[in-house]
This record gives sequence, structure tokens and C-alpha cells, in this order.
Amino acid sequence: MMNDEKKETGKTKDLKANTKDASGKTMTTNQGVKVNDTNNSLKAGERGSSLLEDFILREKITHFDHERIPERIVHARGSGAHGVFELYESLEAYTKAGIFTDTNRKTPVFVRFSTVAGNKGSADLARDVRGFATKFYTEEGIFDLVGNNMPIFFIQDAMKFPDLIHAVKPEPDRDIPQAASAHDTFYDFVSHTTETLHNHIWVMSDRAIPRSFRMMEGFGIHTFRLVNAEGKSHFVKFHWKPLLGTHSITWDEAVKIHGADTDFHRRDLWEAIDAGQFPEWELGLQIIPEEDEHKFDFDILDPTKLIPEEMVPVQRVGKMTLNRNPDNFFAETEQVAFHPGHVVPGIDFTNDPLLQGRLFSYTDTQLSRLGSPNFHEIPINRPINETHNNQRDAHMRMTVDKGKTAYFPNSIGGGCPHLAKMAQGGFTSYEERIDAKKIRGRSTSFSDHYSQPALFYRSLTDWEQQHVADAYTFELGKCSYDHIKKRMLYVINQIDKDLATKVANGLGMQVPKDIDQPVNQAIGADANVEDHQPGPKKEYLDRSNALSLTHLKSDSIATRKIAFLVGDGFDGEQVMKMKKALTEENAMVHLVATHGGTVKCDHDKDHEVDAALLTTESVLYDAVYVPGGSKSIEALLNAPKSIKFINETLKHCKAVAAEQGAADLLDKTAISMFKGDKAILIGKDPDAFIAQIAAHRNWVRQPEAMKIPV
Ligand code: HDE
Repeated sequence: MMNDEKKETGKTKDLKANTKDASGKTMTTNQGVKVNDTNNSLKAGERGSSLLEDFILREKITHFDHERIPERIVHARGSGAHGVFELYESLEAYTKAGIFTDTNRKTPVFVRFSTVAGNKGSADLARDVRGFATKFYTEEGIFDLVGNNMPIFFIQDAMKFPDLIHAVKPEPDRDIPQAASAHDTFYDFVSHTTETLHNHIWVMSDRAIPRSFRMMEGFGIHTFRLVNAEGKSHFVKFHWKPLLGTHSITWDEAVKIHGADTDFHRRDLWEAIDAGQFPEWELGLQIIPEEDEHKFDFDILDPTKLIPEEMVPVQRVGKMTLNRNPDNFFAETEQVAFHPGHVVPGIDFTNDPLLQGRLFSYTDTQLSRLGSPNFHEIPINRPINETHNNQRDAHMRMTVDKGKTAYFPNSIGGGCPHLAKMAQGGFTSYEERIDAKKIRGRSTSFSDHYSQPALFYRSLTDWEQQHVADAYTFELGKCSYDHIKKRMLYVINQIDKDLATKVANGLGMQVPKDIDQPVNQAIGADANVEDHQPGPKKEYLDRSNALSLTHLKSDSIATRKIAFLVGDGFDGEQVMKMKKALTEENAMVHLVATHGGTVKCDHDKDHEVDAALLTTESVLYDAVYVPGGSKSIEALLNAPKSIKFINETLKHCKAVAAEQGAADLLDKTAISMFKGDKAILIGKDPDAFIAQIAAHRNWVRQPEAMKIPV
């Protein structure tokens, strides 16, 4: 759908104009005074005290003292990138939003991916939801799609959000654990709040440990509205579908990556864009006519429910490409301010009570985080169209407003800025009919908490189900209260009996027997805590294939990282042949050698080493290749980490390719456990290796692979 004729709507230029490049320039203070010494403070003599009059020192230190701003309460750790959104076909039947009707536009976007629970400096591979927030700089103003990589949320009403976050954050007495849900307060909350179970089982799945931000789906979660020029509304759910497919890693790798590279996802996104391998997602819409609002077995305003793709297909309507890394992390990724309430004409809200609460929260949080209601003037937050209104002043106002009038109506200012008439694109809210009593409560249509977690679990492959069971066992194994574990086993049992049995076995506990009784009676708990019973489980769909990670496949190995294990004397021709085949497919080949610097091939030629074995780990790569060359194999045998490297690659079900000449090394590994494994290729053509890397993992290997003791 690329069209060279498309209009470039200036955001990239706009931000560039605000970018200071110091090359060739003289250093000055912030007041413009030239500086000739930035290493020494002004002193009373060579060994004397520093002088208070040193305005250069004071300015430098004062600015430094205030460099940090409060990190986000949630989603503190993030990575951002610039890009562009292009529409495939006009959706004017559904919406009047220019971004969804004008196929000639290239709408600039800025995307920020994040984890939720951890602090800004926490590790990327925490088991967690990932934020997926997109700012569209449209010609009619900013539209923010502030979503996650999971299609549902933990709670149904904004009122409970502080409780959820307080429960998952580090426990307040000791401030541990960091960026981890595996602790008492979180499970105390989850086990008493069954509406969380759907999002929770997604967090127990591999979706919570993605291989890359570039290989995750994104979801707007809430049902929104699209409104067309005639004022007709359709309900809509937003999806992002990654063109590289959806892929995750194992928990064992996640734990090891925590130590090997805490910036694994951040680095991965940066390096891919830097290498010109631009990540792409298609925007998918599930569109539901207004009259179908009540046709489902669940409430479409309930954010803990997804609409299975088998019930309402996802139409792919456009493509987003991330094609530029930020110039400055703080100015862009840290200062970007998203808000689900930033919508443009043609997009509107529903009464989802979680969405309604969010509409308040995001501006409010920017006031304490960015310090002023003028945060929209920060370059990354500025719309590309002009803004005019009568709002004035406040901290850090950048705009120099001219004229006498800052009120409406006025005659002195010629009535300006004048109001937009509807025909000129003024925002008008959808005229939804409301006729109700004011209540503090919740619709009974929100009370089914078990059907969709059960649907999710049924829809997974065997290996994905095993990972879910392992994750529950790990997380609950970190809880110290038996009654919380029992309560969790009770609710897991409501979702799926086999799952509950596996988890109970792992914990060395029994599944509570009388699951037809209210939970407090079933687990013999003291009944001080409210015994809320969700509604009965329904089975309206046997399975939804779209819920499994295997659903979105990609044949591409672009940007996959392949380690070539070598020592001096490796077979240069074999390496060149394999490297050529892989790099032609845009994979990234790294020479991992027994030492740093350069390594010699069997023709005595020097090759630059990408990483010495000592400084890297197998978990940072997608596959491994071992070329022949007797001296090289001997060197690898003398570096026992090479054996661990291969064994770990096998354990994590990745592809391993080796030449016949590598047999002596392979004999020392666990390779003989996997006779007939399709992703272990000895002396085979590069094409076979490429196919197995594209398949991501050979999960069939998993039950045996778990026995490898690394
Ligand atoms: Fe957020 N959320 N949230 N959230 N959220 C924030 O806003 C909040 C919710 C999401 O990269 C905060 O600017 C409330 C759902 C993302 O900058 C804060 C409720 C979804 C990001 C806030 C929710 C999200 C945030 C913290 C319940 C998925 C990161 C800093 C009513 C659809 C955006 C900030 C970025 C950030 C509040 C629930 C996604 C405190 C009150 C549901 C991706 O305002």
C-alpha cells in the first residue's frame, strides 16, 4: 500500500526543528554567556575554597539537581519510537476521522512500549503486561490509542485501579519484590477479586514474556465508538497485528536474561530500527453495529471480556511502520504524555466504567509528572495542526500569546478564536440516549468471571498450557500464606480442573474439594472477607485459535540473532556460506568466539569477533550454528561455556545447526537426547536452518529438554 504521492504531515520536521545539535558550536551558559572552563570551579586561590559568586558552577549543578522528574506511577519503564501510519481503504461508512478516511495521508506516530509494575530502572523481561501506546499526530488533532499487549484488563471499574496497583507493586514495608507479581499482596487481591482472573491467566501465559516488542499484538481493550458523517455510531475494538508474528520466550530464559541484559527489549527495538529493519503492525478493527450491542453472551462494555475473532472478525485497515529512533530518550520517550481521552471527531467513547475513569486520570497524572498544564507544549506532545484558545499562563508557558483578549465571546479580538461549526470539523459528542437512576453499583451482565479465562486456556496448544501451569506454580510458590494459595487453587479449579491439579501438585497441596460451595466454606477460611461469587461459567465457544501465540505466523527470520560458535581455525568457507544465506534473509549473525578481538579462520584470515563467550549468553540469541575446523572445535572444547551455550539452546527448544566436523564438540552436549528432532540440523543445507529459525521454537522437544541440567 506504499504510495510515494502521499502527503508528509510535518511532525518529523516539527520535532527536528526543536532538536539542538551542538556540533561545531561554542559552549555557553543557559543565559548565552560563552564558557571557557567547565572542569574547574571558581576558587579563592589554587587550594582555596569555592566562591558563591561562581554562577557557571551554580547553574550547572542546579540544573543537574533537578534532572529527574517523577517516574510514571505505572508503566514507568518504557521504550519509544517514531513512525508512520497509512490507511489501506477509506472507512467513511463508519467514521469521519480523517486518519481513517484519507488513504493519501501518512500520519506521523510515536509509540511507547512499557512494562507496568516495575520502576523505571527495572528489567525488561519481568512477567508483566506490556503497554502499547500510540500517539497519532493527525491533521485534526491528537488521537492516542493507549493500549496493552493483552486484549482485556484486570478490573471492571476505575474505582479499583489503585487497589490493583498497590497490590502488585513492591510490598510497602520492605519495598520488595521489584517488577514482580509473585508475592503475597498481589495474590491476596487476585484471589479475592475474581474479575481479575481473565487478565491474570494471560499474564501467566507466554504473552507476558515476549521475545520482542516487535513481535507482540496490541489492543485498545475498551470498546470505543466510530461515528460517521451522518452521526451514525458503530462499536469498535482496536487491534495491532505484528507482521513478524507473535513470539515469546520461556521463563527460564527470562530469568537468565534478567542477568545477561536487563535492557533486552529496549536494545532489540533500537537495534532493529537502527539497522533499517522497521517493525510493522497492521491495524485491525472489530466493528459491531449498534443494534448488536446485546447479542453477545457477555457485555461488550466489560473490559475484562474480549470479543473472540471467530465471532467478529478483525478487518485489517492500515499499517504502522516504526522507522526512527528518538533523538533523546528524556525529551521524547519520558516526556510523551498519552491520554485515552485524546480523540478526534469520528472517534468517541462508550460507557465502559474503566474507560470512563481513565478519561479523568491521565491529564491528572501529567500535572504531577510533567509539572504544568502546559505539557502539551513539549515538542513530543504538540499536535501538528495549530492550536488556539483562551487558556493562558501557568508554569513553563512557551507560547507568547498576543493581543488583549483571552475570553469568549469578545468583540475586541474580532471574536477570535471563533468556534468551529460542525461542518468545519468541530468535535461533537455522540448523542447517546441516557435514561437511568444514579447508582453506585455494577451491572449483573459483568458478573461472569470464569468463562473467558477457561476459553483462553482451552485455546492454547499443549506447550502453552504447560507454561501457564508452570507460571501459576512459580508465582504461588512465592506466596507465604496457605489460605491465599488455597483460594487461588479454588478459583483456578473453576477455570480448569486439569490446570488446578497440575498447579496443586507443583505446590504439594490439594485442590479444594467442594468447589460448588462458596469459596470461604470450601477452603475453610475465616469469613471476615466478603465471599463474592461470580456468575455461572458459560461455554459459548469451544476454542478461539486467535488466542494462541501460534495463530500469527511469519516465515521471516529478519532481525533474528544467530550465534556462530567459533575458535581460531574455524572453517571459513562454511561460515561464509551460512552467513550469506542468513544475512540475505536479514537475520543478524554474531561471531561468538572463545576470545575477544579477532578470530582466525582456517585460511589464516582475521575476522572481527562480535562477542567473546565470556561476555555473552545463549539466551540472547535465537539459534546457534557451529561450523567445522578441527582447531576451532578443540578451542571450543577447552572453553566449557560453549557446551553450556549449546545445551541451553537445546533446552529452550531453539534451532541448532552444526557441520559434521563439529561432532567432537556435539558429543559433549545433550544433543544425543533428541534423535530425529527437526530443529537439530547436522551437515544440512542453510535453507533447512532458515525454516527452523522462522518456526521460532521446536516446542515438541520441550518435555525432554526440561531435563537438561543447565
Ligand atoms: Fe493506564 N495509566 N490506567 N491503563 N496506562 C497510565 O498515565 C490508569 C489502563 C496504559 O507509555 C498513567 O501517563 C487508570 C488500561 C498505558 O506513557 C496513569 C486506569 C490500559 C500506559 C494511568 C488505567 C492502560 C498507562 C501513568 C484504570 C490498557 C503508559 C502515567 C481506570 C487499555 C502510557 C501516565 C505511556 C499509563 C491510569 C487502566 C494502559 C496513572 C486510572 C485498561 C499503555 O494515568
